[in-house]
Amino acid sequence: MKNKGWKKFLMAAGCIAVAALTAGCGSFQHVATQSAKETKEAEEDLIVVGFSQIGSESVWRTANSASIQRALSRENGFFLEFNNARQKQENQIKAIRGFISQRVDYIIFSPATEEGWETVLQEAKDAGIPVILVDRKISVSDDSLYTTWIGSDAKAEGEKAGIWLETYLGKNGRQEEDINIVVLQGTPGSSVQLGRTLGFDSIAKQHPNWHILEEKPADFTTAKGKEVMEQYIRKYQEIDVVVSQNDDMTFGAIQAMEEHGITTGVDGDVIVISFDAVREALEMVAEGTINVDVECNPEQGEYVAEIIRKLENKEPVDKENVVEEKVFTPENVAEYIDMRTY
Ligand code: GZL
Repeated sequence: MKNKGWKKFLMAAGCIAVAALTAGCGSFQHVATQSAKETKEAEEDLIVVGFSQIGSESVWRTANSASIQRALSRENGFFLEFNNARQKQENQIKAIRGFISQRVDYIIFSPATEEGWETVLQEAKDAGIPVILVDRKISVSDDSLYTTWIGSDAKAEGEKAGIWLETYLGKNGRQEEDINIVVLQGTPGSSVQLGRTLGFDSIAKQHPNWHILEEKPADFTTAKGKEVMEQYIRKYQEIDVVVSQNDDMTFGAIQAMEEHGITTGVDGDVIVISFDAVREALEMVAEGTINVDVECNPEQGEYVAEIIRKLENKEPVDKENVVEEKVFTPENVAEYIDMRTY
């Protein structure tokens, strides 16, 4: 493996340097004061991976972090340095610089937004450290700045939502009806917000009778989802469909509608389309308060571990690795809900 005498020293010195560099930005597990422990980890010849996670804004994100921490465990031959960037790109950039100064073997990160990564990824490339993107994508002119990406096809998720709505309206004899739609968007400029919006809009524009009244960011959180939905309720008399780009925002939106006496779902006033498909939301699909939930699979840890093993063996890896995903409705959710681990 890669750990040499100089690396053990660097692991100890680097961890202390990282703590100084990144003090106050995000939170490191395996804090740097445990340099003796980290040196010991390095001596065991573990593959050292630095992971900059966006934050802990949603149930999905927590599941994604857990999946990667499970897969990149010491038992599996890894030493994982985990940093929570608390939704801030600057915290991710600081953490990545910290990983570079520690001379980790690999850097993985889920980019909060698409833009603004060239400089720090060039530094990682100059340091000879492979970068693996998980979950969200970045927009760079030189794609050699990262080795590979593992995640979901957000545009396809948006299209699935639009196609479901087409089918649902047709089955209910509403294909010619004027349909008023409001959208709760995820983090502005994130590849997932851009993709889900592009995908759904590509279907919506085929239906002149579909009217997207407004699309506003609600940051993937329940609190913000409720706040923005209350604004929509006050502003629009007639809302037929809510498209919410993750379950956490959906929970807030449904709370807001219930507080205003508006029912949702299969027999409700408002059709609710959600994304992620976490267990709590699938239970609401089963009871009919959410009409459809488009899965976004956070279980990416095994994919990451497999790719790192291939890279360790100098085997080729695909530039893009799309995870499997389903669409859950009241008709099919019962056969999957008990398998949901998050
Ligand atoms: C999707 C992921 C999104 C989820 C949200 O790939 O980036 O971020 O849909 C999460 O729940 O906050």
